[in-house]
Amino acid sequence: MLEQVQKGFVSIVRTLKGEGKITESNIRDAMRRIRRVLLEADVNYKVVKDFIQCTQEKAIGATVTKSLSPGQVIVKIINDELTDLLGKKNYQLKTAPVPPTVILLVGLQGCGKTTFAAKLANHLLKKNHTPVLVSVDVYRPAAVTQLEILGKQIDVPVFSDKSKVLKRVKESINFARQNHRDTVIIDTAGRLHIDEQMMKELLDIKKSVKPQNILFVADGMTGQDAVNAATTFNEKLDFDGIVLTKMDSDARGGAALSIVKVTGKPIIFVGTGEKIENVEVFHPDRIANRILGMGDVVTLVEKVQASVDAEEAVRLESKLRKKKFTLEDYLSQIKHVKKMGPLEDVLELIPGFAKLKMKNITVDDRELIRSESIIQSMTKEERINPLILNGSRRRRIAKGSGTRTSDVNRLLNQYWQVVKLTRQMGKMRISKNLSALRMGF
Ligand SMILES: Nc1nc2c(ncn2[C@@H]2O[C@H](COP(=O)(O)OP(=O)(O)O)[C@@H](O)[C@H]2O)c(=O)[nH]1
Ligand SMILES: [Mg+2]
Repeated sequence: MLEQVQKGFVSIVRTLKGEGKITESNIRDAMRRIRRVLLEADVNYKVVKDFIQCTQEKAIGATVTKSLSPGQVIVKIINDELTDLLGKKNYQLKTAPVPPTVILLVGLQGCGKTTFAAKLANHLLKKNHTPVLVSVDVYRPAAVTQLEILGKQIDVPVFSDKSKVLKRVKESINFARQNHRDTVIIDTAGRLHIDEQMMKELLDIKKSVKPQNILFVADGMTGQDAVNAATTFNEKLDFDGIVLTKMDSDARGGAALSIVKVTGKPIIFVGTGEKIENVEVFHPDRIANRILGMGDVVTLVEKVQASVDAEEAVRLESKLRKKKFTLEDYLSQIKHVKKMGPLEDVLELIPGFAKLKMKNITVDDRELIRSESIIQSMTKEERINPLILNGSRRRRIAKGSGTRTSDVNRLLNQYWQVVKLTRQMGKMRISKNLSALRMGF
């Protein structure tokens, strides 16, 4: 996400941190480079102008304290301004005093509303909510089917009847009430371009059911077009927040870095892929950190927490202490790490990784898959007692898993290193959440 902007900023930050003394001319030079990065990312020119002006004034006026280098102070100012540009703080969805809470999704056709409806339902499920999905795209029967398929995948009911838009919405709310479901997510019909009829339909829904949240879904790849559409939707509907989709693609970041300033509304979620789990709550401060290459440790920890079953972690930790950590357990760790998503994405969140990436050091998800299939080709006895793995057994395993003996050797070395590492840590408490991550790598 936002790779191009990140590359530009990381290099500017590196220069600033490297300067022993910061002069006005250093700052002006950095600002010129920032302007170029933002404009190349298709950020609204007025937003860029204000950003540069504000940051430059603060940077030149900054008093430098002894404990920080001048470069760090300037980087901090840029970080604060970027956070401000992205919306200051994370915004929470509003809930209805009496359930169900209604969330209305609006936006142009193809921006990702239906996909996001399912992502949001799944996100709410994980937070112990009980959503219902409903599609009021009465024009294309395929749209309803699309939502039904997604609903089935996550086991969320999709309300459907054949009635007209307003009646269907009301019935879905009744359905939620009767079935004690606490949230109704309404997926609407988009159009290729903004048209009066669509706006009227959305406005009618707004008036009739008074949703607690109207979310404008925007295709992050479309840059300033998304920002322009947002402006019109906002004028007509006065929505509550924004969802930016397709931020996994080579979206240049222009939409993300302009839309909040232009509309005055917060970004609440970002879509980062086609799969249901590819969605992130938007935290402006963390994204700003990420853009500046300072990593996003909090998101990383949350990802680990979400994918590691706490009880399982405690069980493994105790096995490690008792020196009973087998290859079987190692396999289950690999599976956990895989659940967190592509390794590239996970590592992206680690401070310093942006720099590695600039040196073209990459990680390979195939390594995890290979490790998994190697362990799966072992017998139970071998997994529990890896010491018996002699040359001929290793050759058999390599054959069975379609790898080379050297791959099997490497995996076993990694396993022994994990065992050794954790023994060295001795009585040190392994953080419940991070132990899995450590073992997986
Ligand atoms: N790469 C990527 N594709 C997405 C994302 N969200 C949606 N899509 C794709 O965008 C296309 C349109 O999505 P859809 O939900 O049908 O849009 P709608 O017309 O607004 O309902 C589909 O092919 C989705 O798979 C995302 O976050 N990342
Ligand atoms: Mg749709």
